Amino acid sequence: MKITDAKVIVTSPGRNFVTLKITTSDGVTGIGDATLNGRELAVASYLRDHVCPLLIGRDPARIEDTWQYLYRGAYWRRGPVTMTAIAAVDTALWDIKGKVAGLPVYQLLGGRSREGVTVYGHANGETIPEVLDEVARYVDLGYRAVRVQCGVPGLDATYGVGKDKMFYEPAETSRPSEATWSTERYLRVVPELFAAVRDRFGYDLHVLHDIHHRLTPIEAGRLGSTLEEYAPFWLEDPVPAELQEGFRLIRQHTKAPIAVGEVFNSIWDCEQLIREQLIDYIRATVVHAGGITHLRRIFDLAALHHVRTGSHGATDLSPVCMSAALHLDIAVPNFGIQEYMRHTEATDEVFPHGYHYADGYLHPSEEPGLGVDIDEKLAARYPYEPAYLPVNRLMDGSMHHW
Ligand code: KDG
Ligand code: MG
Repeated sequence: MKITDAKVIVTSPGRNFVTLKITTSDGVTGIGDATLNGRELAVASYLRDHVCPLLIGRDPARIEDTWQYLYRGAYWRRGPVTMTAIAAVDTALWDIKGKVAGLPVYQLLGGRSREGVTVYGHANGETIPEVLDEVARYVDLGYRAVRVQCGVPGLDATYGVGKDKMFYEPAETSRPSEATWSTERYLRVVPELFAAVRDRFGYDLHVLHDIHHRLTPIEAGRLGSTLEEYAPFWLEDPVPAELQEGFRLIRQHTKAPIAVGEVFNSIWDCEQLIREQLIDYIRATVVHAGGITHLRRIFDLAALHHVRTGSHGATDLSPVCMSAALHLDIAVPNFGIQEYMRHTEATDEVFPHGYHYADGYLHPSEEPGLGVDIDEKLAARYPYEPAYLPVNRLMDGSMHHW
């Protein structure tokens, strides 16, 4: 069997998605997510112009060899664009392998290690009472874990607080919108939020929070130690993670569990964090970290060092990525939790899928392969729309991390 076609599909059913579709000489097809929020067309071009021509004639069964060919063959390794493109190829080839074998992909990864994939949803609101109502909604839906984000008094917009409730879409204008930030105000409100959530819902619910890279290590240590009495499940992305050493300082000052990795592209971004046990959860994901093949390598390293998984699952990762993530989540021994932000109805229609939510868990599809498809006719009705993620400034106008 040979690869006879590889094409890139860009569609925007509510938000932009890039999908790679590979076809073989036997007529089997596989798809992979290639969406990089705010830089979608760079990956589309990387695939169309540089990768698709190389795939034609290759044996689709050689997943590892193809991964190494694209990784080593680029010479300039890593980076979000390259690794997202490689991820798309890798995911599509796993989809094909599953279909050829007549098995869901998780069976090829060693089979089930659990009955379902525990997920967390996003409860957010401008005010703390609004967040509490949202948490109640998730609890009623059976969720065991909820991420809480609230507005910071005095700031006009805060990360994680959007107009939509079951999904959150920060990329929405043709130029980056500008938010303002105050660490002092933020550090005052988060303990109030956690206290209110614990007061109303008790301690059985897992409560998560995303700092979205905005603090310094010592500020994160201070916040973590303040929140310890409220037993956070994790504090996510406390600081920008280019400097892995920074996490040592956080660890010295708090026992709050730390999660990081949604912007990581390879094992080299988290090798020290994992080896030195500076984090508790690794949040790298299929689409941005080199596909199923490479993410499994990261998860295996993590398993050796008491680090569990907690893959990114925001709306800007397509149902193809979510489907692939679930096959890994159900199989790996060190699974922790999976983020689950629901997609819009339009997105779900363009990407029909067999995974489903029930009682706090997501369940991967039992169909051969990944169990997700793309309706190309429908996809063509939603052309690409330029959209950027926001940028963030301090009150005096200095650029800050978003
Ligand atoms: O594209 C950026 C989003 O994926 C990110 O802001 C979402 O931080 C995020 C999360 O934890 O889901
Ligand atoms: Mg995050």
